[in-house]
Amino acid sequence: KPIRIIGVPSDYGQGRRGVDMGPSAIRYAGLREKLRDMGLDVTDLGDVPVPTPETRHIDNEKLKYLDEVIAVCTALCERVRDVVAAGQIPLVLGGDHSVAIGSLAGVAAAGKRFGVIWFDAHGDMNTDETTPSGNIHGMPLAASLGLGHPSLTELGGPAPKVKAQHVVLVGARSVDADEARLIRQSGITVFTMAEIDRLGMGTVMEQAIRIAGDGTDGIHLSLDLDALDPMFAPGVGTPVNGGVTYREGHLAMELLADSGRLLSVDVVEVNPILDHRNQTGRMAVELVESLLGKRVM
Ligand code: DIR
Ligand code: MN
Ligand code: MN
Ligand code: MN
Repeated sequence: KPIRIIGVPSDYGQGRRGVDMGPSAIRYAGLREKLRDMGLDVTDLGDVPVPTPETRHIDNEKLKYLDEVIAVCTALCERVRDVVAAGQIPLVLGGDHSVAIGSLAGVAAAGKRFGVIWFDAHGDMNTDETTPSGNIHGMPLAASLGLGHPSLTELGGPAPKVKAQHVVLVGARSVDADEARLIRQSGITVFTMAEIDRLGMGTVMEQAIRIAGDGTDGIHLSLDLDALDPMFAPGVGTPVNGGVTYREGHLAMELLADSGRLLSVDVVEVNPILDHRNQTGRMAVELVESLLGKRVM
């Protein structure tokens, strides 16, 4: 399927500047050229418009920059919807992870019944009632499942965008106490780092692909670069030790490619200000290459 790149230079979902430069960092690492070298049909559709944070202020400490997040996600939702409806794969470049509220809403608006594999060190399952930070990037998975503030859960269409039985969280190792309770109640499947260690990434991804893929039109991958160990992806806002290794990351992407079930992708939380010579941007591009079918031979 043809690939359509959509940049979302927004950092409204979290506390630090820098992830707004994520799309540039990933493009600078050669994303489009490398995918074209693989023989793929790739077009960059440019960026969704995002207002400058210095011109804005926080209204609600439990939902910081809510209006701005809604505006950005609504614009992204429409672009993703059109790309998916055209039978193409949207490759969304964040930005912080709040943008996934828009991309999942867009896939749903295109009429797809889809599963989600959420690669993340965190749960992203907070609501405005459980959040310790007020940062919306800690809430997008909850919002997509219909949990939290209606302006997020009903963005671009009715809630929920995805059913818990088709959602898998992979790589978790930093979850807030109330968030953990919500995750357990929700009924999603979680493979923490402990499960990856015990079962191996191969088995974890086989199961994840089955859960997200069986009985759906396809799988949305939401890839937070902080799922990777900071050794391989230091340029993220909230690094957590003990993450997915370089090889586990590539294996996971290769297995997803082999499944043939990929519908749409987010690549988020790359922060070039905190990075070492764009190591994390380059890691993101490498993982996307594996995800879209690059092989040694
Ligand atoms: C924390 C950190 N759970 C929060 N979250 C994320 O603020 O809700 N960091 N997603 O990347
Ligand atoms: Mn305001
Ligand atoms: Mn995340
Ligand atoms: Mn994260």
